[in-house]
Amino acid sequence: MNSARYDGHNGRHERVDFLTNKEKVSSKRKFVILIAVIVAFLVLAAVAALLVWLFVFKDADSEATLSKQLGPSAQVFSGHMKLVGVPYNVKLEDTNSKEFEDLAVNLEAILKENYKKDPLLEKYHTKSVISAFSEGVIAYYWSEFDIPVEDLEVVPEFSEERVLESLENGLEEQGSMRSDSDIKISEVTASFTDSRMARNPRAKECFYRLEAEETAKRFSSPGYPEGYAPKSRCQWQIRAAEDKAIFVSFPSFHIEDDCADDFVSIFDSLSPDDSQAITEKCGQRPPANPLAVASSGNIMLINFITDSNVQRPGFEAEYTAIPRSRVKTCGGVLSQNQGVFTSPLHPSFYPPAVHCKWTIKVPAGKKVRVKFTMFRMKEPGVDPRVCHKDYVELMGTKYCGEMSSLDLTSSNNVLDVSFHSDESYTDKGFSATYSAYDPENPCPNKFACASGMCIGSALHCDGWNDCGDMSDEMECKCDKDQYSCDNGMCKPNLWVCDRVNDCGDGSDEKSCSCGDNEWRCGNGLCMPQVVLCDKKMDCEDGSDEASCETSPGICSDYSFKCENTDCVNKVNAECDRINDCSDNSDEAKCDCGTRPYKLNRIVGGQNAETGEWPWQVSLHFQTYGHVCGASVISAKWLLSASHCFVTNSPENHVPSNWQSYSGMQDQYKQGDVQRRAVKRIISHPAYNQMTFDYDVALLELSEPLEFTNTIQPICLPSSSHIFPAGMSCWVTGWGAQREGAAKAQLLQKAMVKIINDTVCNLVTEGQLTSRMLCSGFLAGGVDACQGDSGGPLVCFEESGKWFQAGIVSWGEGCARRNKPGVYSRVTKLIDWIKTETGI
Ligand code: 4AZ
Repeated sequence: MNSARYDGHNGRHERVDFLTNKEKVSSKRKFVILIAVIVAFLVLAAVAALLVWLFVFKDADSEATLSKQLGPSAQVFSGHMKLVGVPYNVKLEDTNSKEFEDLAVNLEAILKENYKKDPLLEKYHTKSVISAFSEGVIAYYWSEFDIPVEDLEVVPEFSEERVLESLENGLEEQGSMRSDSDIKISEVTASFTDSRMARNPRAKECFYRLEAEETAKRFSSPGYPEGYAPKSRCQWQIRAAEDKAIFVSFPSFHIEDDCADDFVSIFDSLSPDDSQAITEKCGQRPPANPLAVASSGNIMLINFITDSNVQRPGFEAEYTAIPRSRVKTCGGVLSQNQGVFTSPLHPSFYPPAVHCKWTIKVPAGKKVRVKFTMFRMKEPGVDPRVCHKDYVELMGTKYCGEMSSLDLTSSNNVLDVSFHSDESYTDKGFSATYSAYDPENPCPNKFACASGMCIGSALHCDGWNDCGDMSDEMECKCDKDQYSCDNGMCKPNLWVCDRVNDCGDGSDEKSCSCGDNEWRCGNGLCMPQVVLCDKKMDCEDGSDEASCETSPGICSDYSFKCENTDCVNKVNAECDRINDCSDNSDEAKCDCGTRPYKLNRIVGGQNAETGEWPWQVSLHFQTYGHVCGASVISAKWLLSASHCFVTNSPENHVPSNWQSYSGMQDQYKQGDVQRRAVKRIISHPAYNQMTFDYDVALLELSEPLEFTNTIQPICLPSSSHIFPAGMSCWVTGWGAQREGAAKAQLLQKAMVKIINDTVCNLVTEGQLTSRMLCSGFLAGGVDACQGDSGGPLVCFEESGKWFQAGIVSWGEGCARRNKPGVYSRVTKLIDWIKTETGI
């Protein structure tokens, strides 16, 4: 080993060793080992740290995130208090007045004091606000309790009862201890309240005080009609003179569809107290179904809450003071032979807290028949079998909810009808007609149902429930061409095994099931089980191939064909909100088949509402007015029937002779109707004038349509779409309302059922081709008719969209027994439609 010495700066000696080559190699190895050990240690430490983080801190971290997501909870209660010993001063109505401020501050302090009696309420109480005063003297308040995230488990302990108890205890004490105080509270209410409605009028943000008078005045939501902003929290306090009530209607109402985000909430109070809510609404209302509400007293509170980012126009409201008698007086004696009576203010919402009684008195020896033509008394949380809130009572039975028809008869010549609405939640109410009848002959030349209703004699024992209570189908003797149901009813033999439960007890479909190793096709035929998913169409309706697993390689006539040529073997894969194709083409072009308007759902009657069938088109020919129907399938294309254009008169095929009207409901009203000239008519080249085969035509419009609330395209089905026998679909049009009658002025709608092909081919004596389908009722009574031709037959799918199954084509007469309507089958014509239009 060689060594050398040198003097260090600090005078101390340091040793430097010079290494030999061998020594150098061995030292390098040591160095590498050392580095490797350090690296290994670091890696192990990192892994350990990761594991610790994963198992210890990560959960804690996500809990923290979750807590952040949950956020603190604001529990708000609102209600009113009756003050004793405080003279009413009209200045108290002005939230900017000193009188308001002084009394409010005083009461807010009393509320705070009261919550101190309950440690839980005291701990979380953040503020109480007096929002208004009204005659009485009534003070309206809300109290807020903020519960931080870490204490969220106490939330369930906050109940209306607890808050009320604390306030009532305060009242008792106040009675004994603070008798010298000049404010005394004699009554108090407390209801759980959506914290978004707790507004402080003194903050003046989007808060308005309105005075209703006899002449109507208007107000609107902020930003109307351009659109409201998210996070709006607005409140309108409306008052009227003491002997008046307040009536508010909304000529325009279009806010977000989801009430959880955006809504208008109306109260029969000046506080957003749920026990005095009149209604809460969201969505869009067509002009034919405006929201219109009334108060029971001279105050009303309207809240407008928005949380969604979707911009909608908002609302415009009109408010008026109406005589209190108009909302409070109802009922009376009705002694004519027939007449009409309605719930107060019908068709507007009836006011809360009204009770009426009508006594219908007809001559002795006669009885009374009452028919409710409209009935809607729906309330959140009310079971219509119990009707513990608002109801109509007849002969000891309470009725509430929504009913399509209600026909009743009295047991003698006097019938009492009572109407009751409680303090919260009101609705459109009812409209009823009454008439006297002779119990000896209740239905001259007609059949008398058990309900007292009269129906045509031919409808007795025809297999159809015409009375609504089945009484016309009971105790019938079945003919030889009728099937005897287990429940004693008779149904046409043709209806057996047609997949529709015609008997009501399932007996007509019961013995149609196939053997253990068999598959029952959609048309009721049995096939060996092996035909299922064998990529061959064995059942006539393809049902054996329709529900097979999605398998891109397997394509049958009954598969949905994706744009990338993959196949999806699933029933009605298109526009069902599930991406089945790898290129998502099954969910492309699905902007169709929806109705923007919130519909009235006034049941009974077959007049369509504005916007109910936004794809319906009226085709006018020269000066003849409405001649045929059509449907909107895109902004530029309409779908109709060839037989409207290919006739013996060549003028029918001249586009300039036709005008199309979209968005129409009434043939005499042009409101939001869009008129378009027809640029081109394309009739199916295979249309057969003799057989009506391929009865389909396309109309190209001169100018595209602008889609609106009342004009929307219908979804077209793919060729594999299945509309099974028994499905309820709707046909619409301005066609004749009876065979041979004049065309309708108002758009009509009718629910019809898809009829099994075999049955339909039988009843049409073999005239059905595969381009046709039948829909209606073999019993007759409901059908399309002359003038409906070219119009759509549409069916609502579970996906929430309407699809066009058929085009009104032909039929033997209209609504005849065993002569259902025949429609062009869109699934068989869709390829041609797509090729011609490129849609
Ligand atoms: C027609 O003449 C017509 N019952 C349309 C439909 C039906 C009958 C006739 C079906 O336009």
